Amino acid sequence: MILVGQMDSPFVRRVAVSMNIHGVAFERQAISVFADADQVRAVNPLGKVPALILDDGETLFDSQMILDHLDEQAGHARALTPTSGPERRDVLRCCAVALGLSEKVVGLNFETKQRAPGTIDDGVIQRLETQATSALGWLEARQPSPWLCGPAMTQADITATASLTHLFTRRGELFPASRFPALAALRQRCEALPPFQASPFADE
Ligand SMILES: N[C@@H](CCC(=O)N[C@@H](CS)C(=O)NCC(=O)O)C(=O)O
Repeated sequence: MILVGQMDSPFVRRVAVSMNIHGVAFERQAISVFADADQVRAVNPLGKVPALILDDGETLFDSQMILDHLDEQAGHARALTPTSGPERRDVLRCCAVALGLSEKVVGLNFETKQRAPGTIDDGVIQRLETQATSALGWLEARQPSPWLCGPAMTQADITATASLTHLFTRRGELFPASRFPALAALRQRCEALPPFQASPFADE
């Protein structure tokens, strides 16, 4: 299997860490959505990562679809997202907020680094920062103890950690540990685990 995308993407990283937890071996094709845009579009028509190329050549894209497939292969007992009921909805809700946070941080990077000089809109940046801070506040209020959803680590913790490390690295000023102590502790706890250390955040 080939995981397409770079480890500075929280969407790619949540998949890599999940594959490590499931014990699924994979190769990486660390191509850039900017520098290698043609190659990325050849794999995913949207030009986005991650994509997962299965051994028979079938390609999955969008991290949620890939994780769904991995959970299906792992089976009910080992799935990182519960397979039904309120427990499933709770994990998916946390993932939606964490993923939305990452979308806002990616948007902030785009608005500040990809815009032509003189076209940066402070109002857009402020809106993105407000949305990111609001998402952080919602996750912090869940007071992970030690996990976000229930007694065991789930996809909510993996996705939140991938998003928080991306935020910490790209826009650390939005994520002070003094304001979000429970999330800072969750991130540190997860990042110390072997499946996270095997696929660290990296500017490739
Ligand atoms: N919903 C998608 C989001 C993936 C995503 O936005 N990936 C970013 C990389 S961090 C990307 O490919 N951006 C390129 C673009 O949108 O042009 C998923 O969960 O896989």
